[in-house]
This record gives sequence, C-alpha cells and structure tokens, in this order.
Amino acid sequence: MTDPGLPGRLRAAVGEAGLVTDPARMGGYLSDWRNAYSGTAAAVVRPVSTDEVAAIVRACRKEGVAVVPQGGNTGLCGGAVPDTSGRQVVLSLDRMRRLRAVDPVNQTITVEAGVVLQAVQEAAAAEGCLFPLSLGSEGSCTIGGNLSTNAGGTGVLRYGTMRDLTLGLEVVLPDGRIWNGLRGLRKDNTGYDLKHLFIGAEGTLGLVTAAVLKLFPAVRSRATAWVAVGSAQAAVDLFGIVRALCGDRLTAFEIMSRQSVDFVLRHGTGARDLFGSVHFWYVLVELSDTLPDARLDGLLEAALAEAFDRDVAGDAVVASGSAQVAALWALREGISEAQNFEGPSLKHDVTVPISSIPAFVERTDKALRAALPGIRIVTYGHIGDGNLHYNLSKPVDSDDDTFRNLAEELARMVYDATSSFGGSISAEHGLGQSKRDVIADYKDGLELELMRSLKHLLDPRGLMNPGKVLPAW
Ligand code: FAD
Ligand code: 2HG
Ligand code: ZN
Repeated sequence: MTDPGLPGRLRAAVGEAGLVTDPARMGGYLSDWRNAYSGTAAAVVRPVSTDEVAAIVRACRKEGVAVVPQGGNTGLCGGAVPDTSGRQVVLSLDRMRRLRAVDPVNQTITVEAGVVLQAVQEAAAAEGCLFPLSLGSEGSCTIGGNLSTNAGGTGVLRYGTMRDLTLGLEVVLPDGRIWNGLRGLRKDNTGYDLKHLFIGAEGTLGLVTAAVLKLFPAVRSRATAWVAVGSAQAAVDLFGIVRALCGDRLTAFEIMSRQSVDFVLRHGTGARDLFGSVHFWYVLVELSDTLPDARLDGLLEAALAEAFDRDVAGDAVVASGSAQVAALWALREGISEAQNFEGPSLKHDVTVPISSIPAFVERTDKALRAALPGIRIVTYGHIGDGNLHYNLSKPVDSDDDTFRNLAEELARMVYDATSSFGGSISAEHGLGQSKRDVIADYKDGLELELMRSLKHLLDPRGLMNPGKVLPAW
C-alpha cells in the first residue's frame, strides 16, 4: 500500500469538507486581524468533532508536522498564526460550535471550543443567567481562544478571569489521546488540578475541544458613569472611593487617557466628546446588581459626590438609558480598532499593583518622551485590575520604519519599568510569538525551567504550537 502522506492522512481524518489547501481559501487563517503576523501552512483543517481533532493530531504526529490551534484569530500576540515554513497545519475550531448542555440548577454551561463568546453570553441570558466574560472582540473570539489565553476583559474585577470561570475541560493531548475532564464540580480535591495547565497555555500543551463554564445570576440593574479625572493618581483615588462605597456592585472600572479617546473621536462612527473641556484622563465606572430596582444611579451619584468633595473628579455624567450606556462603552471599546488607523503601534499589556500605577505611568511616560519626542502614548485599560494597555503610536511626523526600528528599545523601556514595580509583562493577551523571547529576561529562571519540563512531558516532540510562549532552548 502506498503511503498516503500528510494530505491523505488529513483527508481521512476530516473528509474533503474539513480540509483547505487552496491558497486563496487559506488566506484568512494565515495572518492576524492587524496584519502584524503572517505565515504559510501546508493545510488548514476544520474538524467538526473531538474525535476528528484527535485524528488530525495523530495524522500530524505520524508525519512529524506541527499543529497550530486557531479559534477566532483575534489574539494580539501572533499565537494562532503559523510560521513561514509552509510545513505547519492550522487546526481551526470554527466548525466546533455546539452548545452541549446548560444546567441552570448547577449554574453551568458546557460548550465546544469553537463557540463564539457572544453566543455563550446569549445562551446564558436565555436561561436567565449571566456568563460574565466580556471583551471588545466577543463577537468573533471563541471559548477555546479565551481559555487558551486566560482572557480577562472588563468584568474581571467582579467575576475573575477565564481561569476563574472554568470548572472542567476536554482536551486532545499532543499524542492524540482525549482527556475528558468535563466535570461541573465546584469542589474536587483529588490531586493536581490539570485543567489549569491548559488554561493560558496558548495551545502549546494540547487542544481544548470543550469546557464546562460557570454561570451567574442575571444582572437586572446597572448604572454607568463617565468621569473626567486630572491624573492617574486621581483615577486610583476614585477607584478607592467607589470600591469602598459600592463594594461588590462595582463591576467595571476602566481608564482611558485623552490620547486614547481622541483616536476614537477621530475614527469611531458616531463617537462624541461628552464634556465641554478637554481632560487628561477619563474613567468608565459600572455598577450592577441582580435586584431589578437596586437604585444604583443613586449609589453611583453618592460615590461621585464624595469624589467631587475630595477634588478627585473634574466632571462626570451618569448615563441615562441604554443608548447612552452603549455610547460610553463604544468610546472605551473602540480604542483598539481606532489605534490601527494611526499607523504602526506597539502593544504592551502590563500589570502592576494598583497602588503603583500613578508612579509607573509618570516615570515611563517621561522616559519614552525623552527617547522619542512626539511619541503618542495610548494608555487605557482595566485599571481596577492593575492592568494597563500601555500602547504606543508613532509620532505624527515620523515614518513607519523609524518607529518600527525602535520597537525593541521602546518595549524594553516599558518592560523594565513594569518589572521594577513588581509587575508582569503580560496581564491578559499572553506571550504568543511577540513576547516569547523577551519573557526569558523577566520571568524567574526556575519558573521557566518548570514550564519547559511540563512542555517536554506532554509534548516531547514539540509539535503543539511550537515557537509560541517558550523561548528557544
Ligand atoms: P485565537 O486568536 O484564535 O488564539 C489565541 C491563542 O489561543 C493562540 O495561541 C491559539 O493557538 C490558541 N488557541 C485558540 N483556540 C484554541 C484551542 N481550542 N485549543 C488550544 N489552543 C487554542 N483579550 C483580553 O484578555 N481582554 C480583552 O479585553 C480583550 N479585548 C480585545 C479587544 C479586541 C478588539 C481584540 C481584537 C482583541 C481583544 N483581546 C482581549 C484579545 C483576544 O480577543 C483574546 O485573546 C481572545 O481570548 C482570543 O480568542 P480567539 O478565539 O480569537 O483566539
Ligand atoms: C482591550 O482591553 C483589549 O481593549 C485590547 O485587551 C487591547 O488592543 C489592545 O491593545
Ligand atoms: Zn484588555
């Protein structure tokens, strides 16, 4: 019998309908949405079941070919993009979109990895429940990608990251075996909790095919405010005031620099400035409650009154009606896309202790402005989690290449500052290929050694998303 080779083995695993080798049809799977990373591939495979995923992994293993898992391809670090060898296989979960089960009594939902986040939110709402993970990319990103990057977003303050929202996983291991860990248990102390190995692993330890996720009671009242503040310190002070007064009802606390808001005002459809004068910083605060009439507007106004008394807030508006709430969120969620229109950008997704944010911003802004006069610093993000998207755009009058050539030096400055405040160089987007090498300088050597040992144990032949997360060794 003749050897079927890679195409034959993949065809046997997924059938004609699940195999893409036509370069024109593969295109969308080979670069990220910003076009910051691109590669080539031997094939794109689109399985419809866990058994098909396992068959693909076994076929690739037989041929010594690497597998690159891909969900919605909204990741920001090049983790889902193949290399340029043309030998890797992209395994897209975009046909694994079944909601397997909802259990409103156990408050769980079991879904396949390719289900889009928004579909999970909607399925939860249909049962009178809430699935609280919320990201600007929720209309495209998938549960498998959310798990593999341990996604954060705007609800972490109250509900935690994807890791906190997960009870069980089903995973195809690099040798093609299927681990069924789809337990919907809130307590299970039978040894090592293996699901946490795969959450945040960016596809380097196995392929997540399904998950049991936690649901919460639906939110029935909400209050949202847009507040102008004069400094990052004032934003941190405002956070302290709102948290002390509103406790667990505080659901989101997001910061935006004026530069970030300017980009949305320039490029976002229908975006408009809310105050008569320009402020250095803005904060979006949201409270929520399960009670239908929790009088949250009054509570938020009381917190803001205290902030005005203490000279912490410069101006504020509490949204009235859902259209205004949506407009405030559009100003916040539009930043990522708007920054793309302003030429090449450098994304730094850092966390420091919340108390250190003002000093971090002041010191790092100053150093960057000295290194590259005119640089546009686009600082925004989940300040209530200590997480800033400390992004940079090129000076208006500089050319793209000059800025790109400085990328490494500028990133080093940001990461050194982050590290000096005891922070992390990736709060939510992961390492992918963008921070794979630089992490060696910022993570403890013993931690890296343990990570490598785990990788070697599970994937000794290095076929599961190689070139991502771990520095070469
Ligand atoms: P992909 O981009 O397809 O993949 C991401 C990584 O996971 C890759 O390494 C890939 O190989 C791996 N992977 C994907 N599926 C699987 C699987 N089934 N099994 C194993 N590995 C897999 N992120 C946040 O955390 N918070 C935010 O607030 C946020 N906002 C965003 C806003 C915008 C506008 C955009 C474009 C992105 C944002 N992101 C945010 C980043 C991104 O959306 C998240 O990282 C998301 O979780 C990725 O999901 P995805 O399905 O697109 O994954
Ligand atoms: C956000 O919070 C995302 O908007 C995207 O994490 C951040 O594009 C970015 O840098
Ligand atoms: Zn974010």
